[in-house]
Amino acid sequence: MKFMRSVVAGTPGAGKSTFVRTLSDIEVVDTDRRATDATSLYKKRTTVAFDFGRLVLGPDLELHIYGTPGQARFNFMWDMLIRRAHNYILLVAAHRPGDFISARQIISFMNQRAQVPMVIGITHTDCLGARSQEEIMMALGYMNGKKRPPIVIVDPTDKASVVEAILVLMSLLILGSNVELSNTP
Ligand SMILES: Nc1nc2c(ncn2[C@@H]2O[C@H](COP(=O)(O)OP(=O)(O)OP(=O)(O)O)[C@@H](O)[C@H]2O)c(=O)[nH]1
Ligand SMILES: [Mg+2]
Repeated sequence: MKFMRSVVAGTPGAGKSTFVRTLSDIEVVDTDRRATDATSLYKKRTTVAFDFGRLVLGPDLELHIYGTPGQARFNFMWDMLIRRAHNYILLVAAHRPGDFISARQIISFMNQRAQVPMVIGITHTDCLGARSQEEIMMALGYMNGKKRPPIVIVDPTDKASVVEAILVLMSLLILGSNVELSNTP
């Protein structure tokens, strides 16, 4: 049996916990608690440790998926999770341009700790004020189209959309990466 460990990172409220819940075929273990700081202005509950879900991909392959907390004060969890990850998806809420700088900082944090394939997932494209894909990529520091990671538009509430995002992530492992999947969970 092989295990693929994927991390869902991103800014507060981008849809990480929802993504894990939608994808998982077991009941998700979450650590959402009542938000008490700035996050509480737009969200009642926030992840304080991580979400864990699982998806059986075949007789010999299981996906273990970990959602990070969005708030940077929990970045010790980002560190623990990314060091064990085979790849990650970074979710960015298209309608919160004020968070794009934090998303850029998360990418830099992750890249300093793990050289693993990543995909950018743009969420909340249905919301008022959603910015274009191009504007978001520029804000994340990807000026040159050629050096950009793959981008997917994701609706974390929709199973087909979440599966598509994971397939893009998995295809990076198949295409030329030297990341080895794990024999233990
Ligand atoms: N309209 C819309 N709502 C979304 C989308 N993605 C997520 N949501 C909603 O956004 C809210 C926040 O989602 P969560 O999954 O809790 O976000 P999170 O990234 O885990 O948040 P933190 O743990 O606080 O960082 C939920 O009510 C989701 O249903 C989207 O693409 N469109
Ligand atoms: Mg969460």
